[in-house]
Amino acid sequence: MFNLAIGLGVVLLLAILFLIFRISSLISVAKGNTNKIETSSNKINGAMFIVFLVGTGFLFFWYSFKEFDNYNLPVASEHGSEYEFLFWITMAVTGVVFVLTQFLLFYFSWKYQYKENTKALFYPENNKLEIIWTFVPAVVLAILVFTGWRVWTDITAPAPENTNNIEIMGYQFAWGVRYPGLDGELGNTDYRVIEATNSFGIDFNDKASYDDFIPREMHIPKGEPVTFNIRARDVLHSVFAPHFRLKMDAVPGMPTSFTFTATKTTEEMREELNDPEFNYEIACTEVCGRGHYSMKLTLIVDEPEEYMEWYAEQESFLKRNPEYLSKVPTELKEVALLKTGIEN
Ligand SMILES: [Cu+2]
Repeated sequence: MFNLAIGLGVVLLLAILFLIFRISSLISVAKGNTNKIETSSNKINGAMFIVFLVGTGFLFFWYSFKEFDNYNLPVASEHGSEYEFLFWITMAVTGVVFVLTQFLLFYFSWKYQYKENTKALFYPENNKLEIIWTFVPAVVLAILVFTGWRVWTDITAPAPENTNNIEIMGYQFAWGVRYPGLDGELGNTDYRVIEATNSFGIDFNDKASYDDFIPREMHIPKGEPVTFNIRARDVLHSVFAPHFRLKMDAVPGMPTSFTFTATKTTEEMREELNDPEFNYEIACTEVCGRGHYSMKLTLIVDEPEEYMEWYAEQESFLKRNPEYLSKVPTELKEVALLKTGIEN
């Protein structure tokens, strides 16, 4: 409501300014003074440039400081600090250039507005200037791109052998999570067998799938590599876990992955922030439809021992939904019963 009022106020103010401008030009036309129209419209436009510069400049700094804590969340992953370093270097370079160029753009528009009796300076070329403003940005950008490329290669390096594989599947409008069970191997999936219950399309021809489990809560261990194996069931989604400086698109038909190591448990973060309600979150950062905003998933980081305990307690999908045993090929039935711990 408050925002709407501000919006309306701004529109109204612009309308009033426009009307004043129109009336003053009409009066000048009526008086037969065309030269004056140009001068007065240039003056108004010039003044508006300064108003815009000061107004938006204020909003830019005000918002940046006010929301600083919200876009600079505490880091909770190993690669996060490397990422952070690069982010703030880039932010400093582009921030200084942004402020400087925007200031000059609007200030010059006001300063060099049309004035009677003033003649523009003819300044055809200056090779020295050309070289400087080509060379300096080229070097700065090359350094930024090279450092970025190095950090990115580091972050996306192949997952180590002992990584904890977890599957995350985006769909309209939630995240589904699947763990590989005690064999440590995620079973195959097949989109053709997706149903209301088997929403992941778990393929029961693959014995690795029998102990896979779909938990109610998502847990990961602290200090151990974790690989998110990411896919989408319908449209583009994007896995975003800001505290871990993690973002990776979920693309239908094209699996992606992201490997990282969490450095702080949920409990430790709660203490650090002095907020007993704190929870890590995964959000979707790809506008994927009407319910996009609701794609929120709580992620709990445990100490490795707690994680193992939780992991061992989970019941496999097959154990929870024994009717799917009928989809298991006859020759693999025994393996399935053994892996799921279902009594025959
Ligand atoms: Cu989404």
